[in-house]
Amino acid sequence: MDVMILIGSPSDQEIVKDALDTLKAFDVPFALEVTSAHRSPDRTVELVRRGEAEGTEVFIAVAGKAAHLGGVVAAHTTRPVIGVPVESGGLGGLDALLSTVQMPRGVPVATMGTGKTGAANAALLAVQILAVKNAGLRRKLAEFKGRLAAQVEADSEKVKQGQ
Ligand code: RP5
Repeated sequence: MDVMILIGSPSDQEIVKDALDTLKAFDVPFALEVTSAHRSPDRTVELVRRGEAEGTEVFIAVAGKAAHLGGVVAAHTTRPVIGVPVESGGLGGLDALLSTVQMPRGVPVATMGTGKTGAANAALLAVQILAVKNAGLRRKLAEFKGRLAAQVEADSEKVKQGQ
């Protein structure tokens, strides 16, 4: 699997729906596992080791509250780790954002925005990392960006017609 997505809890499942669809749309093989930096630390490390052995090139860690999943994964691999903070606590995701983004020097976690959009962007960033060595993915990404731009033009027309 090129990408391994780790979510901290089944309650994070909804957050990664669009991210999974994104990876499917680009035909990128991925694995999805539930594991927690705090509740199942040994399983987390085992999954990173297994992912590395099976050819995972990018890890995505999705977690809320005191979100240390990305950091723990990054501590155990030299592959790029993308972190997605989840808005699951009473602090609106700021807790998870700061826990994920404020890594000590030497152990980076590429931290996305919070929630579903952050997760979808994590999937896209993973595709972009894989695309560095994959011309087919670069072509698909260029087409994707073309569709985004065309959508903005179509939206602008609709807005103007509504005036
Ligand atoms: C984190 O705590 C999970 O990633 C989840 O976002 C949050 C709440 O988990 P549950 O208590 O719903 O399992 O570890």
